[in-house]
Amino acid sequence: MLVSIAILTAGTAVQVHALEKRQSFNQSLPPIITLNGSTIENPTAYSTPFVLNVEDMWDLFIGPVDSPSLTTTVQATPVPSSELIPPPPLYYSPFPSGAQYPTEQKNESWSFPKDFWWGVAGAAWQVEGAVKAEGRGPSVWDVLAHRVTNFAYENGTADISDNHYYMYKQDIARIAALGVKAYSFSISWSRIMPFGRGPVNQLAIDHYNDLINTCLEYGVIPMATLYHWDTPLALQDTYGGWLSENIVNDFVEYARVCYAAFGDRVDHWFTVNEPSVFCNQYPLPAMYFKNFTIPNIQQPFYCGHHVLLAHSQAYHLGTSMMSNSTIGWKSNGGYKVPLTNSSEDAEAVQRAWDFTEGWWSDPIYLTGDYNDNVKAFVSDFLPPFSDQQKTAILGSADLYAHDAYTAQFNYAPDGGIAACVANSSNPLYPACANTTFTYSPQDGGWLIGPASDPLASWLYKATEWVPPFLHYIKDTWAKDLPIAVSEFGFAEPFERQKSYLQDILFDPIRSSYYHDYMRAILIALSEGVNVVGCLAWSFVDNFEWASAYGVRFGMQYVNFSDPELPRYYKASFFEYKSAFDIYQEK
Ligand code: PNW
Repeated sequence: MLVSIAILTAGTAVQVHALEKRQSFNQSLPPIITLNGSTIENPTAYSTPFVLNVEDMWDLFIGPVDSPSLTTTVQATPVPSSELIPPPPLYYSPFPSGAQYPTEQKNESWSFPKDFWWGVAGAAWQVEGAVKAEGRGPSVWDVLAHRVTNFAYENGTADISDNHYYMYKQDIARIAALGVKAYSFSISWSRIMPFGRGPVNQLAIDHYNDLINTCLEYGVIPMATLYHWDTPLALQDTYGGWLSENIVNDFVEYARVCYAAFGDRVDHWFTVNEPSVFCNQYPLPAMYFKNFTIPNIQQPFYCGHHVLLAHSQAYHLGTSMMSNSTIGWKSNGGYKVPLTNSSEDAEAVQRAWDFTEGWWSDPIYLTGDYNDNVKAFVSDFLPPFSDQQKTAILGSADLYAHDAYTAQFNYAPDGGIAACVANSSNPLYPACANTTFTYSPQDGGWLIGPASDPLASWLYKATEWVPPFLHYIKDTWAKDLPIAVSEFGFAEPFERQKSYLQDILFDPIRSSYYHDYMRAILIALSEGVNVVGCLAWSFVDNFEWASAYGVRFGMQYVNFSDPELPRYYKASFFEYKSAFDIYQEK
């Protein structure tokens, strides 16, 4: 007992001594925090006195990052004509292009309208690289890739990725050389505002200005997405990112800055990309971000709520600031087919729509508020929307933009839907719809279509479902509004394992995906669905989120082992292009 008192006394003495020393050393340092003159006992009451600049945030929260070998903007060089020769045909009849391929006749009742915009898409964090360049602040994804072991495949990072930040001129020249009409990119919020709010980074404005001007120079329509999952880290750690209503004003202010800077040349805007993916990213891994105590299962729905408020306000602000704009958001999800003809499976399909597309589409296109199934869950913890909020949400999109990659079967959970809805510990709760990609045993048990890469286990080539999918979107939500397929694409299985260049460039399943997808859109158009454009994902291989460089979605191969990151067209890019060569009205 005596011994321990002696130690305590000695310890206190040391502390006092250090305090005196520090105070005499620099009077301007903040005072040591005390509560009523004594030390604080509750550890969570301590807070840091220091202020961080952007560089400090990288050092403290991310650590060292890799730099590309090219760190100045690369000028475009003309694409040699030898690179523009299409590959030989696959086993199916290709789109007819004259005497060379007499096997398939052009269907004269099909066409893409003259102003149909066909294009390619990418997203800032997946393609830009140069993560620390010119004042960019970190995003949550920089933490996930750098700090959370095995979060991304082989612990890959997007530090360099395609170095599109410096290579965009060449990238735009390469897509223009194939006649691509539109390039859909996302703007990095933490480049424009390194902390998500507050100071605006002029170097980032200059960058996107030049990217947009380069598109226009090449006759490519620029289309901008404001938010593609890269939440500024400072906002996540200040108030929990999309978990907090604070994000609404910050997002709208960021949108205002972008509209003001780029709205004179960009007419096509998407506010947010795929909320059903990024909201379901919550809860973020514990102990890498500031902790906010919202029950895990509720977190996606807080996020979704703030998405609706942020999107709708950003929509109305955009329409007031820009006269020629088309503003929407990007929905996602596969077409949902009942596994059997039972009424329970039909109900499961409806619940799957309600908790994916319908979570946002019902409020935005139908009622201003959640559908009954979502409402039954969220009304226990989310505040109801005010009449004013509902009015702002309803009608806050000029088109229905859907990332329509695939299709799936839905069926009732084991034990039935009612039992699941009553049991919050059921892993399928609250949607309570099960998903599979194989037909039922009675229907032969086959896959719904050829599988993509095992690291994209949600994606199958199920293009025959695209016409009914587009009809469903029209009948359910879009009604008279135009529809765009704002992303679609395919990960050729095991492409990362190939090493022979010509083998990598010959991507037969992806090619047939684009071929059949284009036919499907032509069919839907001929049946009266007003599809106004489509954007293939993606113009280059890139950082595929948790699958990092393990999965390849590019219609161009990028040799990531070569510091110059050369690009090469794959066969599928020619397949995609040929649909428009033949079927687009001139
Ligand atoms: C989209 N799903 O993500 C994203 O917008 C892109 O950033 C991404 O690279 C691309 O598709 C390919 O994955 C999705 O599970 C991720 O249905 C998952 C799903 C759909 C789209």
